[in-house]
Amino acid sequence: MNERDRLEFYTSVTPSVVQKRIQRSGFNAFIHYGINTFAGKEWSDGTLSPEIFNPTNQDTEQWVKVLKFAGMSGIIFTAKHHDGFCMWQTATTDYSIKSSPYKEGKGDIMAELQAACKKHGMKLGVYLSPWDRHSDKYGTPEYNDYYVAQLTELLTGYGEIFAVWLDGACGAEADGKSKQTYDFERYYEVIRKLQPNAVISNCGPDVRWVGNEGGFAREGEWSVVPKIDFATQNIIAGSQQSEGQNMKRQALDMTGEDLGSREMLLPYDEFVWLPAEVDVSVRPGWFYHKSQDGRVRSVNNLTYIYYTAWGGNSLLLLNVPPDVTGRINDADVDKLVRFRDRVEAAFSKPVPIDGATAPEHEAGNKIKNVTRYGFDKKSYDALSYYTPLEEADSYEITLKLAKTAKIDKLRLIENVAYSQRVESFRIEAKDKTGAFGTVYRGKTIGFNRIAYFKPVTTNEVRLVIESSRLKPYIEYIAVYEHVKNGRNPLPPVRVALKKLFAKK
Ligand code: FUL
Repeated sequence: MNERDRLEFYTSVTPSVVQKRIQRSGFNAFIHYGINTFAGKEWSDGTLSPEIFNPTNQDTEQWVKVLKFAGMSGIIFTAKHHDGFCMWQTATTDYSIKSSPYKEGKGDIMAELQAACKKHGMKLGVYLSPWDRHSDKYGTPEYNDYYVAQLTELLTGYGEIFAVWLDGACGAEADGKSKQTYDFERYYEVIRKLQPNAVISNCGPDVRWVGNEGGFAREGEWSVVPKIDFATQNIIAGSQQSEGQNMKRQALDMTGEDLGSREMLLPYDEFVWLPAEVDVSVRPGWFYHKSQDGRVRSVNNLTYIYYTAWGGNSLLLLNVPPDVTGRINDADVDKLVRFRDRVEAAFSKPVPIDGATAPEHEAGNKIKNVTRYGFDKKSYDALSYYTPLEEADSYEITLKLAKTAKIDKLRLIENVAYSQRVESFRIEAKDKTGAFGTVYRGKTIGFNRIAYFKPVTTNEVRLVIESSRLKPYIEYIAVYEHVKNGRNPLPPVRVALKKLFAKK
């Protein structure tokens, strides 16, 4: 295949309906809550007594209110973690909430959460750990039946489920048990049949793990990647292997800085659309530990993760673990509320665009289609976009602002119905003398890019697409004023970001 044929091939790879939907919302919550919470553990081995599960003030509605306020649109809940303890009324095992003192064994956190989500307009998803340290079926073919029975209960008894998160972590051999061969294909089939709108994440065909649990996104993230076994064994090998393992260290074991550039794709001949998801906890642990109340991520760090992950062509799944009372702890609530305030402020002043010039457009797909929006997602129409009539080496789009403003970021979106195309771009701003200077250099755009930079005062901004796979399809461009209490986040100081995705 020549270069042009290859580019046509890459750009023929586009998201499914389910993928488009999750890319549009992009920011969801992870809830790790279960028997571990009450033992102060990250992992337990399936022998903890159900007696210890006894929240004193269980309040799933508080979870939903806090997470919704923080800007998330769905919640993925650990219905069962590696310990095998089930948080719903299951017929598959007694190692569950029904053997606990909570509501005298009549409680069902899935049901309570579903009711709260319904009331507040949040989506509900499930995490059902494939690795199960309690079940004596584990390691035998019967375990797959057991797992499917649990999935079936969760996917039929609790209304609409928007996501099923399949964790790759597995330390069975260290437990002295034989390794389970998971029948992932069967799991996927059951999920598709029972909840056709659910996205299957992590060890699944719809969403790919970014490769670390430290909150780090790639600078250039591609959703079109070679069709290799991202979904299962790689993840299992790269996942947490022991309870005490430092999550940040794992980032160094990542599967590579570049998963989708032209050079990277060249040796392959099959490709899939598989967006990355950054899953990260608001605390050092995935589960609540009182000793970590003082170690909730800073507002700056949460904002940084939001800008670089959600705003970096990745999905963001932020874990917020409820405490032993059954509520999200004040320490986390405080940070989340302040984080949201900061983000809202940051995007509160879109600068009206008074006119734009761009290479001649394809019929109907003019630049005006994409320059009339603010942050308000409701007001933007994904069906209209801009694309130039002709292919060129580079493309310049100049935006005339309605006023001179101090700006510090743009939000850009490609129309991914035409795949992901932009490979590198820069943003320039006009200064007082009329000269344009570069304020930002970026690689990919994809389904979401927050391009942020040091504030500049200007009345004209230029987006230069320096390299694209065939011609670009742009869906959204917005320019934002610098707002003092919504200032851009600083990168974490102690981490050399480049090294995190270094090739092995
Ligand atoms: C890992 C698990 O081992 C952790 O406990 C946590 O659930 C995280 C999201 O995935 O693989």
